[in-house]
Amino acid sequence: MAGYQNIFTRVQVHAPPYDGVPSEQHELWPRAGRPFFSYWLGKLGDAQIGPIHLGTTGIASLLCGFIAIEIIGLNMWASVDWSPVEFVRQLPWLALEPPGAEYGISLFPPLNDGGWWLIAGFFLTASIVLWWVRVYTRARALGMGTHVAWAFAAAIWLYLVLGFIRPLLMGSWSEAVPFGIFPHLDWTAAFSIRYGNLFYNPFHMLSIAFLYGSTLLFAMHGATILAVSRYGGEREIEQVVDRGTASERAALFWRWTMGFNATMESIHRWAWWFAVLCPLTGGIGILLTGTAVDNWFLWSVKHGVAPAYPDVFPAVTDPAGGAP
Ligand code: 07D
Ligand code: 07D
Repeated sequence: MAGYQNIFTRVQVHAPPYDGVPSEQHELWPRAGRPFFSYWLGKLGDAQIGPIHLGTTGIASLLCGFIAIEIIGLNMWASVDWSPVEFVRQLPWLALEPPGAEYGISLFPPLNDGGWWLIAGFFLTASIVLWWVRVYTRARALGMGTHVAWAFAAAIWLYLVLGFIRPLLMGSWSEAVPFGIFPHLDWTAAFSIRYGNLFYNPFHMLSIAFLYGSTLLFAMHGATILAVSRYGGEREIEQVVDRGTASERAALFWRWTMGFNATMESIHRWAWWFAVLCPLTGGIGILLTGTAVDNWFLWSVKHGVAPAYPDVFPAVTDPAGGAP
């Protein structure tokens, strides 16, 4: 069945554009834009594009996001002397760095010494939080649960720990992540080394297990549903309760291969928890680093997780006569 072996949707529904169910709340803003159809986007998802609900928080979020990107971009551009060519050529290496350690958690460091970083961080955070409110209120307006919002909140937790909560606890903005593509990777590597190898942080271990677990679950679930799509597996509603359906085959497949199967409901709970626990445990691990634990390798040696390096070299005599 070669037809099932690609990522493109095989069926496109062409019906008159549909506005969607009425909202369950009083709406200040109408849905905007005349819907249209896109054949190519229909290959990846629904072919109908729009209408979209912008709303107060949506517009405020976009505005704050625009201001943040503008501040980051202009600072990066200024750092290559306003050369458009160099800006594009060096973009992955350019940075907007947080204030130096000498400013602690001062709210007003000089603009060119981290001040712009603080302002950009403020607007980026406002943008992300406003987007979270939009996710929450749109779900409510549709009479849905707010599971997406709470999953997003888990990612925001890690983001806030990295750039706000931990720097506050450490008493210095200089602990925070710089804006920049490669600079934020350098920060990540340097952070690991500075605190004695993050691999020995048990919460980094947990975060990795949930990251890898998420990809495994995603592959298992995606593959299973595609494998029963010839029986209409993606049409979940009538499938859940009836015998002999795609859903039952999907469940039986796993019961026959592993002896145990998730249910049509529980597989989504597994996926949600694995995804959420990745940044949730990660954020705990970062929060503990430098605040409660200064060196994860030595911490591991102390707790019997890692062996101490063997004492193979004799102690060096202090040439100035002090104790070795
Ligand atoms: C696929 C959903 C779409 C999202 C995308 C990212 C921006 C930034 C900024 C030009 C899976 C959009 C990117 C808006 C543009 C400028 C200045 C999500 C998908 C396509 N990282 N990180 C990336 C962020 C941290 C790390 C890529 C953000 C921590 C490593 C991208 C944050 C640490 C690697 C990016 C953040 C860390 C990356 C691809 C915030 C520890 C890579 C991301 C707000 C967790 C990879 C060059 C992706 C790479 C990569 C964005 C935080 C480590 C630029 C927005 C501080 C080791 N990170 N990151 O696909 O190729 O995510 O880097 O916290 O190897 Mg990062
Ligand atoms: C960053 C949550 C914030 C993002 C938000 C999104 C926008 C863009 C875009 C419109 C990702 C905002 C979005 C603004 C809008 C559009 C398009 C989530 C984020 C709110 N590590 N490591 C992790 C591995 C090493 C280090 C987690 C593996 C080394 C540090 C993850 C390896 C060193 C940190 C993980 C490895 C090191 C991490 C991230 C292997 C470097 C973190 C989970 C095989 C030399 C972070 C506790 C996540 C963490 C983290 C994986 C190695 C450093 C599981 C597989 C030893 C400093 N690492 N790591 O969900 O939580 O991120 O640590 O070697 O801070 Mg690591």
